[in-house]
Amino acid sequence: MNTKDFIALEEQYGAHNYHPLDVVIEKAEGVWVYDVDGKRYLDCLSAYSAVNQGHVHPKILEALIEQAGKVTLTSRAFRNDQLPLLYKELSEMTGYGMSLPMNSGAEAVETALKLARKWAYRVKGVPRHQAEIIVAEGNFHGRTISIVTFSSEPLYRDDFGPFTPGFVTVPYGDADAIAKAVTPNTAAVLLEPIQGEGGVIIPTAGYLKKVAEICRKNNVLFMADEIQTGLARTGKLFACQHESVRPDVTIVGKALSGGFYPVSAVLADKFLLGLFTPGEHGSTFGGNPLGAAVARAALRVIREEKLAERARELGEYFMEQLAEIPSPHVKEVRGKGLLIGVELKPEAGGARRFCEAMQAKGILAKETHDHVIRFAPPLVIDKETIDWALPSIRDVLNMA
Ligand code: IF1
Repeated sequence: MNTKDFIALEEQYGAHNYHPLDVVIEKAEGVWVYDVDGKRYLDCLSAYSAVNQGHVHPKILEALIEQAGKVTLTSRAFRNDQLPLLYKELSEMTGYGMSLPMNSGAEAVETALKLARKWAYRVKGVPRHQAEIIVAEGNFHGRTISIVTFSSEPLYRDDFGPFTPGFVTVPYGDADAIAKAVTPNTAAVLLEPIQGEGGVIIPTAGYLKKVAEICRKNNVLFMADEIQTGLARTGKLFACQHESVRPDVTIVGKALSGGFYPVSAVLADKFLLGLFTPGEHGSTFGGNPLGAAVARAALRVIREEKLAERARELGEYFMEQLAEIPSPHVKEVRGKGLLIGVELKPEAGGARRFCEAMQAKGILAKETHDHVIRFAPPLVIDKETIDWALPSIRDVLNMA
């Protein structure tokens, strides 16, 4: 079967909830993916930063295979020998006293929302079921009905009401707007330190620090969604660390498993995660030994291969080179580490056609919000590969 055959099957039998590029990948290694017709592509999306460690990282693969042959799932009705070690290693690596493991990012975000509400009622004294959580316009935190409740993207929410009450939306990047939105019933503020899907939106320096200060002053939890920005992507373990901000709650996912298996987690100290009592929250696969073994290996690779330092150095280089490309279409090049967005002018006709042109030259990138091309290769990329890609990117950014 070739590309066309696979696409025909997908079109016939699969729900059309995505509009993917017409590339059918059958193999991947490091920064490269290979389609069914034998073509090689540089992956500049990293499955939305889930394969920061590179595709099929051998050390994570080894951990997966070894654990898969022992035990994969016990449920949390019993204990297993991998989860306690993941808990410890997550705590030592991130500085948070505890964690609660889930599977998808959205599940971890939902867990954080429940945690904030529980803390509001049990500790802060907010009247029951009146807790408010402040979120930002342009956010992306997942696809559950409660989460899309506070999405500002009509495509993600419009057909899925009725919605969940208790969320207040403010403009992203405006700390004063958060201060004004706080009420005695505010439980938490939930933010992405950089808005990925929002178009790689980087708030002005000091924003996160100001938000953290507003939260502290008003006895409100500061919760950071680092599912896409975390785990070395922006040049530090967490994007909040660029402003020396330590949120009360940090949410991780995606690269927590290096793209091998859905593993997410909520990180917080005991005064928060100690509030959950047995049976109140959980999931069938949350904390399973296979996911825990994979996550332990994925975290080890981030440490041992110094992926945060790589992202900082190579991200600076990649961004410099992109910014030097003369192009009639480019409005701005922005980013942090290897989370880079090239915003095109409205008259460029949208980023999709540029992504399709790059695909023809062996580079896979994804548009976000119509006008931004996101460049987020695996953090194991090297300078030579960036230099290999630049001439093709230059040609595409100068096409008619
Ligand atoms: C899709 C977007 C990116 C996330 C942040 C939570 C989640 C995500 C900051 C939920 C997930 C993915 C989901 C995927 C496409 C992709 C995405 F375009 F949707 F918005 F990356 F920007 N917080 N992002 O980025 O994690 O439940 O998916 O594990 O839904 O199309 P998840």
